[in-house]
Amino acid sequence: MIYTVTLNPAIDRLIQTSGLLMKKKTNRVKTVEYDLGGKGLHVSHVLSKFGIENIALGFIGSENQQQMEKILQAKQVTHQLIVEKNASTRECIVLIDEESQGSTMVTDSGFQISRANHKKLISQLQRLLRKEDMLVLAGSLPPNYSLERLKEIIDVGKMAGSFIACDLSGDALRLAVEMQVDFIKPNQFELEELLTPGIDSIKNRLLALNKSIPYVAASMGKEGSYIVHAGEVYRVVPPKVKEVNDTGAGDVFVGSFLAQLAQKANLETAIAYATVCSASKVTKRNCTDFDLNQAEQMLPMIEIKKMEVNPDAIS
Ligand code: TA6
Repeated sequence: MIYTVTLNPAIDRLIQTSGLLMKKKTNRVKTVEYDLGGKGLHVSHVLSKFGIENIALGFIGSENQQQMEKILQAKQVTHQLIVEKNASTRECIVLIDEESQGSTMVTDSGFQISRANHKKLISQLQRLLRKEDMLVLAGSLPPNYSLERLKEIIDVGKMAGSFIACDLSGDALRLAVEMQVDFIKPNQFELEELLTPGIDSIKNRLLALNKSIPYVAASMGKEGSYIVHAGEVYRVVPPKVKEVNDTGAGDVFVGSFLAQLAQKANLETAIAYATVCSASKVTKRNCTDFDLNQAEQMLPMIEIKKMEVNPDAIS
């Protein structure tokens, strides 16, 4: 089973403006749509699209629970979310315009998780997680959710011997690295911050991380990605697509990659599917959709190159 954990869920409010979205101008709303938000929940949606059984864990606010439940149902997300009383699931605003110039996000910080509910999540994970399972931790931490709490969650996964995948950032990402989880997805800047200075290239940084983390996927936005596994570094160039809304593209990448690993596909297949599915996502208007057929047609358009590795370059 794959369990995704979204500590800070969201409802994405997708606002499309008429004409070009600009500062210092009254931008008129053309359409408004509500969509699933929160990185772990997005990953669950992707896994379900691949037909992979999964359960979304984490929290949901009681105040707008019905609205969120409706979205979860529409997106076929099976969940066992813990309800936080007197709290509202945050709304994250995603702005796009008619000219399709990419998206702009304005995210709310979310609700606080009570001690009791954190303990409930820990017990739930202790009860559910098995060695053969995958635990996916993705998205930001809710306000005042300490790193100690995050550590407790990762510890449960470690104790169970499950595969632990983390799409986290900042201090949370640093903790995941320290705790030697199985998969991380830093962006270019996070990759630079993660390692001791003195390692010159992206390739060598990835190889250094790969000594303790089996899979590292470094996203470079439109430039594609680098993946490192078992001492091999792959440079991936995605197909060129017309960008409409890139929100959620990283989540589709993670979900598709993990879906392929769960199906025991080889690494190059996992990389290829992650790349084309997230390229398909970027062409869609909302924050979650991607089209598997469209994605598969793009498979021949991507470039996956194994880079030359000089073991002496990494200390
Ligand atoms: O990656 C897209 C997304 O999950 C959006 O749906 C949005 O709600 C946002 O990210 C939340 O990101 P955060 O890092 O605050 O958890």
